[in-house]
Amino acid sequence: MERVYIGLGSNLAEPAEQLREALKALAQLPQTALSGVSSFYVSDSLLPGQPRYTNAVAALDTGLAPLALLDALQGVENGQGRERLERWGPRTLDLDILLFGDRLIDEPRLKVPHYHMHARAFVLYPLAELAPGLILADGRALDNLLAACPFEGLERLPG
Ligand code: A4P
Ligand code: MG
Repeated sequence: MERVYIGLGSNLAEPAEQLREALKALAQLPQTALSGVSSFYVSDSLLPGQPRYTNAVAALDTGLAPLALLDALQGVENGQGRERLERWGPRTLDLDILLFGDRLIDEPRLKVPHYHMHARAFVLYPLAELAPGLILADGRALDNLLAACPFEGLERLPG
């Protein structure tokens, strides 16, 4: 089993409900246990003119290979009505593999660590709830990334 961190995001069709549905689906993936869930956080879209996003991070322990997990996550996205109309368009559900054990993956379909996670508050702060003091597979320290990434603009939802 390897520890994997998944970034969840939604900005359409009741985002918090989309995240709760996605977590149920993650808990049911084969060879996989859902081992932790962060708080939910709301923030403005990085792209102007889109609804605000709700984001969270989940910890999984999985025996699936990386591409098999990616396939499964894309199945969950599609099952929740994700339509890929435009890159970075609004979406009912986005599931990103942030970290996969201590692997560095550079394949056409899968880059790990996820390319933008190092500078995104809506990824780093929920990840820190689950894995304080984490050192990423590429050697970067989560604490240093947090120090360079202001919490400002994130709203942590209660409960
Ligand atoms: N792919 C490569 N590496 C990975 C990985 N580590 N995890 C490939 C998942 N997928 C990975 O993804 C496109 C392709 O990336 C996949 O087919 C897979 O083979 P996608 O989810 O279809 O495309 P996308 O999400 O539109 O693109 P991208 O680059 O993932 O967008 P982002 O970076 O997720 O940006 N603002 C706030 N506040 N919160 C957000 O969550 N998200 C975005 C979207 C913009 N602004 C946001 C947020
Ligand atoms: Mg994505």
